[in-house]
Amino acid sequence: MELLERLAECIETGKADEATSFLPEQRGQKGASELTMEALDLGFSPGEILSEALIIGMNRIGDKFSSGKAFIPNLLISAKAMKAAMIHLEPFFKTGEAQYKGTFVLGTVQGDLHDIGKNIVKMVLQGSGWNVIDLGTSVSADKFIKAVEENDAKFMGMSALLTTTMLNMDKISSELKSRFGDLKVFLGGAPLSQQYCDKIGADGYFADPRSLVKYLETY
Ligand code: B12
Repeated sequence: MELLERLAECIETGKADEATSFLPEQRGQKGASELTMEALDLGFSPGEILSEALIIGMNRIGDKFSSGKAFIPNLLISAKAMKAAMIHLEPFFKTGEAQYKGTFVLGTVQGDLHDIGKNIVKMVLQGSGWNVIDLGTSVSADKFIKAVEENDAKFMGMSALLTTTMLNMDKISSELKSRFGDLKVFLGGAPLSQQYCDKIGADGYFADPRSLVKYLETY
């Protein structure tokens, strides 16, 4: 089987490394960690590994969860496998630039614990020369306000993966924009859209971190 497909399968089945296995046929086989290193050694780019293996595996387990064929423990082990793979990609996204392009405050909105996508956004922004203040998950408006103030940030991004928690972006965005007139607020995450972004008066929705970075170059 092709390497990236094997890697996607490891994410889907939650096989983080050689030592972990939930399926008997996977015993003793390489997991997400080893296969990611192998893919890098073979010359696959970190971006390719992310979009053509890791995210595909995550989407598959998400679809199974939607149709009742997978459960919370499956999501958890897939997330663990994803993190085991991402550890190897992180150094490639780190920038060697001495001077930052600016400071970007980032967090997953209140009530939401999904952080895999947010962590990818962080890596890509850092790799493009941004100083990222990562507030973690379930971040309240007050926490965003404190971070923007303390770091004199002109840009911030919120992530949400639930249709319920994305609604918290409205209050957080309004509060921040009324306090900091020149702050640009960006949104991302699977349930978001430009339409919702316009509705709450935020400054832009981006489906992936690369398009956000491209947009930021215009400032
Ligand atoms: C892994 C996972 C979990 C893990 C999260 C682990 C972790 N540390 O993140 C755990 C098990 C904890 C979990 C819990 C739950 N989950 Co969940 N989860 C997922 C799953 C399978 C993958 C999410 C993921 O990591 N995707 C991969 C990343 C790379 O993609 P991404 O987050 O979309 O990010 C990309 C872009 O969107 C964008 N992006 C993201 N954020 C931002 C921000 C900015 C500023 C920008 C520019 C871009 C950007 O860039 C990223 C890279 O390209 C999804 C299914 C899916 N296909 O998404 C369900 C899913 C999101 N979960 C779901 C649900 C229902 C839940 C629970 C409510 C389940 C429950 N009953 O308890 C809980 C909620 C917990 C909480 N309060 O947050 C539903 C949401 C349904 C809905 N419409 O709201 C989904 C869609 C599954 C499904 N199909 O039903 N989950």
